[in-house]
Amino acid sequence: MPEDSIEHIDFEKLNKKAISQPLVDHIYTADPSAHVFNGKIYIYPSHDIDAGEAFDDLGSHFDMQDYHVISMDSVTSKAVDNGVALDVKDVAWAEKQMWAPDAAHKDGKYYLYFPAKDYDGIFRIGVAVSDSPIGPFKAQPEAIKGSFSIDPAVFEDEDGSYYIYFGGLWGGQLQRWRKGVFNAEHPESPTAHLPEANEPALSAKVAKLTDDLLEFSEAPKDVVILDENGNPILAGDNERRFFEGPWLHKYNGKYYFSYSTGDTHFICYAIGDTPYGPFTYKGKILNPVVGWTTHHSICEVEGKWYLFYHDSSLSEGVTHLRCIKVAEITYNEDGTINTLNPYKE
Ligand code: FUB
Repeated sequence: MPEDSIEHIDFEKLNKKAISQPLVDHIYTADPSAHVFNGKIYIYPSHDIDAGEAFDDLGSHFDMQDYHVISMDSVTSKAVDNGVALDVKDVAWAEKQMWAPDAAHKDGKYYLYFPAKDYDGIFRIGVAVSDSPIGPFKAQPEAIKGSFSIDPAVFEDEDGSYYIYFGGLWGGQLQRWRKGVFNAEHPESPTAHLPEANEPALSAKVAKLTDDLLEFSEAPKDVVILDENGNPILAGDNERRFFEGPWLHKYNGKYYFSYSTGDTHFICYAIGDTPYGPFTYKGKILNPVVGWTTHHSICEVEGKWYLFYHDSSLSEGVTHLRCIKVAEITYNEDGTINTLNPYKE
């Protein structure tokens, strides 16, 4: 929901109509990546703060500095804040803007994946390791080799392979990497370097991780989203094209790639037969929430499927002060997902 409509919102009424309430309200949180590790829910969110940066379309106002891991025994139990898990000051290569993270678990170790700007102002993706799902995490000295852009999401397939999905337009810089190197021209513009409206949209990226989960094992590939006729979704198709916040989950043997459409504020999904796609667009999972950004993860908990997402209701509409929430999603017989309205009519 765009910010200019916020001033007309009666937040008391809206919160009553909301399908879920903030999981924590003592800090602002966003971009929740949820996993069940050893029978318990762990949520890896961004930790929103007001650092005093002015709002712009590059997202400079999202100037987060650390991560807290939130844990829950069940989706209805109290969400516990486990304190600082990683601080930007402890990441040698990163200067600022600790944006949406994710985590993975393998052989008793936990891996936190996070984007941040390096000292050249370029978003890279880093990884930090811990013996505990709540951290503290120790960052690798360098960002993942060959990494760029934002919003990492790691998917563990049933054969034990791990894939990392990432990418985000505008302030997420994905459009600056179209030629394989960072294009620093027009640094002030969020939209320079984007394809024309009638060209294929830019894709999120996917790469299989190395066995130690610390590096890409291959050059990242495009996550192509096709329309119902098998044609790539176009850059001008703002209600369906990928913008940021990729996520991958598997349901009934199919791979579901879901993502935010950014400036049209939807969470959409597409279905494929392999972790690499291509994926065919199927519809919307979540209609717009209060706040500019929308970002999610999907996680199975005790046989039910849940959407972890955020809105800006706790701050009464401040774009960069968000709160994480959870709501159940349901599937139809044909594998499609029923669209959620975040606030009841
Ligand atoms: O939290 C900062 C950015 O806002 C994330 O990286 C995007 O996905 C959007 O939610």
